[in-house]
Amino acid sequence: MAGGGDLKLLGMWASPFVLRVKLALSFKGLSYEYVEEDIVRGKSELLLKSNPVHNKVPVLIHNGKPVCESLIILQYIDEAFAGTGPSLLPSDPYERAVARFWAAYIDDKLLPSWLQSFRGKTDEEKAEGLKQTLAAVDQLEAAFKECSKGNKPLFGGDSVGYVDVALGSLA
Ligand SMILES: N[C@@H](CCC(=O)N[C@@H](CS)C(=O)NCC(=O)O)C(=O)O
Repeated sequence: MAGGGDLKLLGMWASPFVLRVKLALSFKGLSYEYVEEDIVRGKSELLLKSNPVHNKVPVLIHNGKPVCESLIILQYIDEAFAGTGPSLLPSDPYERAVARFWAAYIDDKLLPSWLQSFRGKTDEEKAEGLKQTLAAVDQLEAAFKECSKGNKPLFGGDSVGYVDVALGSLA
């Protein structure tokens, strides 16, 4: 494992958003200190100070400076440690924009409808959530086929990338 300077991850074991960051740090081969937060019974002073806007995990603290929001943290890791391990985002600006689009789609479209499919207040709300989840998965699958032309095994091509990490953490 490479040293990434002073890297600390504030997380919670069951969080798919935290898992994204763990996966990215692991693919990059970066070592870090992990701090488990108890987000139900009491968040630490460090978390409240590091993420005063949302008070949520994950937070990555790099040399004392906090970075919040899992997708932004992935991009930060890729840029701040560009010389370490594989790149998560494609080097081509257009492909990079496409990867960012689909990662945002996963969080803005797929995730809310999937949550509604089992957290909806009524059976109708749950059914609507499921319908929207399946439609979102269909669109994602079509995009995956498009990206996989030439039989690339993963969203980003031959190696694990940004969208694979964003989606894989939810699986
Ligand atoms: N959009 C955020 C979502 C993070 C999130 O929802 N974290 C949850 C754990 S899974 C949390 O910290 N919840 C505490 C709270 O809502 O007070 C991200 O991608 O990092």
